[in-house]
Amino acid sequence: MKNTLWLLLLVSLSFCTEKATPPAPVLPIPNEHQIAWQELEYYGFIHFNMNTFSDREWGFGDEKPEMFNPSELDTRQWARVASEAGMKGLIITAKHHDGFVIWPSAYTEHSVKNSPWKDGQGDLIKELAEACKEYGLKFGIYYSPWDRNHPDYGKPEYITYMRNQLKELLTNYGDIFEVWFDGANGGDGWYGGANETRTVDKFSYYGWDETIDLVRELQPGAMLFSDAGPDVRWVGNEHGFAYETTWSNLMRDSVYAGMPEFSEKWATGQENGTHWVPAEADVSIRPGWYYHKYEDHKVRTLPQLLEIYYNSIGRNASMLINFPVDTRGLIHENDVEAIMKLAEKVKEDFAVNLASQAVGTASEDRGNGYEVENVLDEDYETYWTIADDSKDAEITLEFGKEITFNRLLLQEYTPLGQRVKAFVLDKEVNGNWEKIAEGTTIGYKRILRFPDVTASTIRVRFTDGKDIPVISEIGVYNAPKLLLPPKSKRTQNGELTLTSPDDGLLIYYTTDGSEPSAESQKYESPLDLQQATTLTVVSLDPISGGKSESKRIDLDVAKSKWNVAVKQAVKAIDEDNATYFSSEKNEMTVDLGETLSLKGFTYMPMQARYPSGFITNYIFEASIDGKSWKSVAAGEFSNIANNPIQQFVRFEEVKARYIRLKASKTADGNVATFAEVGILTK
Ligand code: FUL
Ligand code: CA
Repeated sequence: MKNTLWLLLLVSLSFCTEKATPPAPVLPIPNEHQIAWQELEYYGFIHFNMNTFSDREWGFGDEKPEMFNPSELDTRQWARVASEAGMKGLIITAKHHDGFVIWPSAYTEHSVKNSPWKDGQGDLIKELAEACKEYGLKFGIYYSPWDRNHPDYGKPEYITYMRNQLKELLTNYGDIFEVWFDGANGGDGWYGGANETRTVDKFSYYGWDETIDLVRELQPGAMLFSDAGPDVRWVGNEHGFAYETTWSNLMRDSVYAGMPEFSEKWATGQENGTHWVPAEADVSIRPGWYYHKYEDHKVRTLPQLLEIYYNSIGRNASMLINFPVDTRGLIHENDVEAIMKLAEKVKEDFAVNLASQAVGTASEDRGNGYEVENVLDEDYETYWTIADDSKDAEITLEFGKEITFNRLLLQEYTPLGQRVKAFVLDKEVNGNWEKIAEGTTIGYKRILRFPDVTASTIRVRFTDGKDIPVISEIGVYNAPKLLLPPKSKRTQNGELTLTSPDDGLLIYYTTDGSEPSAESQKYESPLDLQQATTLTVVSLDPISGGKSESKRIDLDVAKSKWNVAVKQAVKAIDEDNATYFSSEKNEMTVDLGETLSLKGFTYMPMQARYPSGFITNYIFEASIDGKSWKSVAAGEFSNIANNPIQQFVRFEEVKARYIRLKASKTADGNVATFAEVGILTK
């Protein structure tokens, strides 16, 4: 009897030190390559090839290799900037829709080998692969399936060509961490001189299964990116924002690259998605993907970049920020400055994890090896979880003193699947709990932002999930305030209002392009600005003396004298990008109220969540008397469907009192819509 007791005691003791059984995975789960990839979180895109020199977003395919001629190309500068900015890799446009390739491919003459750059001896893929290696970055390639140059595009022969080129890229340049297949494809193009429209069946034409096998064989560790994965999916927009609810699970068999309803129906992922295909949020640091001098002052500001950070990495997606490398072959100074500011601010925001100073208690834990300490050890591999049949899942953090904070970071242990569907953050106030913030999905990483909270005890409740929560980390941070430049809004009458982003800030401005200071003009009330003016504005904190970055506001002649024949068309001249005019006749005419010298026009496409009628091909006409019209410009708004930003068209100066913008084609074939039409007189 005595012996049996001893034995029992011994058995239970050894049982205590043994790790409890881990929870069973909730399918789907990531594979080892996807797990390694998700830890990268942040990497860069380089858009640099023919479009850089033709100053376009989408080349037609008839460009000449002679045009490709960077004067100071330095891939080491790109790699240095990327690594200093905290990026873990770089992906370059090896071939874009225009078909020009930046390595000496044996399969085409439309290549750097026929360009003046290095007398045709250069290999940009090789140079970048080497620079990445030197700076400890991973290297990836973007390859456009659509090829507006190739004569065989649309035929089976082209698929052989595409695979031959992929073989070159995937065998000659070392490890590739991501292969990026663009979803945009099919349409008009040069096609070896045929100059026609070629549509392909995006589902079957590319023989994706075989192409995927080829990549797997040559680069087993590479992530394959497309709208449909198979390894990483597009986030469904080009502003770099994932969703409040973002699943890594995707109904993968229901999607294919380039499908029209992808963004609306599939991009968020699905709770019951069948495969693990996490989201990657891609965005350019400027409005366009390619370099255009006219966007030098449109580089995204720190607040915009921070917004991207929190809406991508903070919402279970990786962040892919693009540099449109300039015609010199360098990342432009403005872009470097912007990305470094982001890197600094992110470091500041997450400098101190207050949670690591807290004592954690959990409603319960699963046993040995799954205790609450695991969420506070800054080790992703260790996690807290509860018994399979338990519903009670909360963690309390006691700081022992009052702390102030405004960020909550959560990470699920994704090798066991994405589970959480709802969670709540509370603070303790005199023995009662008050809700601070809440969220839905977590996934690899979720960050909530909220106004400053002061508390000494908080708790996180996991209120709904596909199964018990499995949590790797909880972080609590106090991100410093951001001094933002003022926001501006102009009315149709030319009245400009500047608003301060925070209480107690003062606004100063200049009109000569110089940097504003406390000695400049102080903004007190709305400004009446009828003429074309450029303002530079800044916010100042009178207490700390802190100053925001400055912002340039380009204003053309006010629209106060403008008139439209069709009543609803006022929506397109009301200086409000949120309102728009839908034209059955696919055009709109404006009486400027006076004769002006025009040097160009602008078109703002509809900005709604699910817009329609983007003009892709336009004709712009001008008239002195409103009777006899003359066409002054015609062309294409490239990539407008994926990146619906304001379009600028410049032309030879022309005098006009009446203008007319006509759509000869819209992206979806619906009637043309106009959020705003403007003129350029400067
Ligand atoms: C899009 C392309 O059409 C753009 O030009 C750019 O390359 C972007 C990353 O993907 O689909
Ligand atoms: Ca941990």
